[in-house]
Amino acid sequence: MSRRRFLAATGVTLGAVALGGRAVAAAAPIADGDTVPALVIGSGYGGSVAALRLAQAGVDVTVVEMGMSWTTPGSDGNIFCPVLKPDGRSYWLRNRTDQPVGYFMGGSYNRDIESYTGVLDSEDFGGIRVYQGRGVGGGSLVNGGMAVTPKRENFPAILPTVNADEMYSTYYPRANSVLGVNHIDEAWFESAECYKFARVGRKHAERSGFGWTFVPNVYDFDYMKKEQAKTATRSALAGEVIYGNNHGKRSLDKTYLAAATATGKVRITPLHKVTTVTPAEGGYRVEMAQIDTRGNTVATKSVVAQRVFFAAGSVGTSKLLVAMKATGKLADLPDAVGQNWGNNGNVMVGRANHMWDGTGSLQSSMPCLGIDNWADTAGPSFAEVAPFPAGLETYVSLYLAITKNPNRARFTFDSGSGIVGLDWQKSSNQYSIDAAKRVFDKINKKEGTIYRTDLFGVYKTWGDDLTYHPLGGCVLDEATDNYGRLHGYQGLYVIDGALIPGNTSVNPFVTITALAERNIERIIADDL
Ligand code: FAE
Repeated sequence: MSRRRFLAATGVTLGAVALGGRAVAAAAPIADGDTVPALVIGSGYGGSVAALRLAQAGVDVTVVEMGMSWTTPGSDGNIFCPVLKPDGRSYWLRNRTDQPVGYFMGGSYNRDIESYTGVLDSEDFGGIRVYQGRGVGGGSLVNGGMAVTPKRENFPAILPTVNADEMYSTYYPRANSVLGVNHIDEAWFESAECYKFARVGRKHAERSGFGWTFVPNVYDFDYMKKEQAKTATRSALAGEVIYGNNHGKRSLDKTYLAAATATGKVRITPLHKVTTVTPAEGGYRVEMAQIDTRGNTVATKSVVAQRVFFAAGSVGTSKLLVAMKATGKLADLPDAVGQNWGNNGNVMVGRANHMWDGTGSLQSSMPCLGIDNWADTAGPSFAEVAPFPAGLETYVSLYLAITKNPNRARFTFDSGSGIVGLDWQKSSNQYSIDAAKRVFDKINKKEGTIYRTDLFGVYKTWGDDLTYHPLGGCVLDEATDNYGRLHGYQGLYVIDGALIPGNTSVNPFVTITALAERNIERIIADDL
């Protein structure tokens, strides 16, 4: 049986583990004047779920993605560029890298690069830099793969209008299965050289009385074992992550999107950026710019879609809808569009360990452990023990904390420039710093250590001006109904992280995927 028929027959119930292939962009891209039954804007988690499930329901799906299809190796033989020697493939249309942890020992280690439609975007809104994946697979191409289902007791605060029993019995398991989530071999962890940094992080947490937990991942831990044993080409152990993994990671192009394209009913058109959506005879007119790898528009296309699924990510979806409302193209959208955006309480920090607490020169770029202080009502946080894969011993313990930061922002349209901004203030993240200090001040005191002040700037302790986890902007049951149908426009749906009001208590992609699974099931049952 061919792989395509195998996948179609199983309906991917076997989950991603069984999948070896990659989703590729369809040979025939979308053409000007096309009429399509379903158009999905963006190919991240929400878009991938929509594409697969609609196709399985018999609908022909067109996915439009502004980033590239990451299938062709560069001159070095690899698809993605090395982390320590980034080139144009690293960033979305920038002349210089903008590393999240961009400084070390008193200087910036950002470097000039050729401007190219690279895989990681750092979008600067003044008060915050929002990191996002660009390409077929969206954020799954660049993220740390941490696949965390929130604790059941925290769910009502995350999505108050969603039935938690259904999510935990049906949609979280479904999402985890297709995403190919796997767990680390705990015995192996105890001795693996590449997780020394995590064991040190755990030891310090334990010594200060904090709880911790292993964190599942979509990176194939069996592959990683082979990397450690030097029997497989290194990817996580070569520091690859934010500019893409050449091996080992079950990104969406290998799971949901591979299954979607295998149905024969999904075509994915990369390097096309949707610019407008307006009502039209037979549905909605969707206009888009076809771009080249320098970002220049080489063609514009206009198609009519019966249904449009906004899956451009929290920022991409919110920007499009806010602009459509402000310019009168979708004037009846509710005022809730563009509101209630949060950064999942992200803040980063590093600690300087003593010489006897080295974190190792070989570090897996895939985090596998988190410090759980969410029960601390005075400042809840869940801090991933993050790698700092510099290729040499740095004695740095690095953390990405997710806090319960209650501050929210909104997207605003500037009619002069036509640009959509985000009014998040840097001071809005003081809450996250204070919550993180409740953990790391205590650990520093216990260990007799200090914060690093050289990682996020010169004499700057906190990485408080960036987020990897944009959430909200078109919130469920506010801007949409309780299943993502946009108020005011039949046939328009939001199906990505824009639906989630600002916080998931843990890393967000499993929740985004599970919510998309829940919503698309209802939409297929009731609307098609
Ligand atoms: P997303 O995956 O961002 O997909 C949106 C897609 O739409 C992108 O491919 C865009 O290029 C495309 N797009 C945008 N605008 C347009 C347009 N106008 N026309 C056509 N296409 C468009 O959205 N989360 C975790 O749970 N665990 C982690 O370990 C983790 N680590 C992360 C590390 C990094 C460096 C980053 C950046 C993120 C990380 N995240 C992690 C966050 C996670 O990747 C993110 O929440 C999801 O990718 C969001 O999924 P969406 O479907 O909302």
